[in-house]
Amino acid sequence: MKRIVTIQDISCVGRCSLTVALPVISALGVECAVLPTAVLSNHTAFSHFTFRDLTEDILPITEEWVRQDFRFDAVYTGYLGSKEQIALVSHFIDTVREKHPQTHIIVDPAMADFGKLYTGFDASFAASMTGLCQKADIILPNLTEASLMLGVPMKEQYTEHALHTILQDLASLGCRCPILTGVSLHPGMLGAMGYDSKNTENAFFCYENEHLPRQFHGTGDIFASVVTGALTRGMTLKAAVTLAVDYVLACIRATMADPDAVWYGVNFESSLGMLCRAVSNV
Ligand code: PXL
Repeated sequence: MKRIVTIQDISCVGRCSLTVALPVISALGVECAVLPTAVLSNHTAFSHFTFRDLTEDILPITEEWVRQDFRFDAVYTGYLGSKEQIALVSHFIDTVREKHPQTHIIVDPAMADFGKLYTGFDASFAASMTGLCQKADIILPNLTEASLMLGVPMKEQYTEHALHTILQDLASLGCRCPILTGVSLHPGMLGAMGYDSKNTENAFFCYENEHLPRQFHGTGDIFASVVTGALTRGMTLKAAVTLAVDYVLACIRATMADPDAVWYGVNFESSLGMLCRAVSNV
């Protein structure tokens, strides 16, 4: 069985970061080790939260794993709480790559959405996160994060050409394959567009599905977890992105259909079977 390690916080209530990465990656039939960076009572979109910083544990865990020679097919990072944590995660990636150069590095620069940085982050944090993205094979920013990384203003609407330019500019920062989430090329449709800078024939790909008229927290984490798990399980990049778009749509649909739905995250649980089925023949 393939094994990945994901590095992000555990928000005890909130259906984001580790509480979605673990079930999603497990459903895709991939072992998911964790390096938790912080324990929060709930994610930071709530007006109050507690935050226990686990920065001090990152280096000892890294060193212990080197001693025991644990191997990972992929390292997947999500929300990180500070620039210091980004530096430690960057060191972790260097350490893993030194021993096992084939390990895939997937960075979700989870720091902003809906045009705004998350609570507690500033421009210098965004610059550090951009530095981490340079070490990745794949990055999965939304349009807010991509704009921050490139220092360009966000727009109401993007043409296909404008999206291609953003993807090429992200790749020129140093990562092989950026995947932009939350893109819309056709009215009523929403999806993701990727660019594989090493693929000279079919470098760009895009997949859209129905655009439901609601936005929810945690969908970026779900998207990145599906792409990471599906790719590690052996799907192509395009198939992994297609599955992630369809799964996030199913989660939003289930949330909208539930009269008891909470505001802080989507119902990803009801559709986990879709992920199991998608990899049953891989
Ligand atoms: O969904 C991204 C995320 C992850 N972890 C924490 C967050 C957020 C978004 O707000 O606050 C702690």
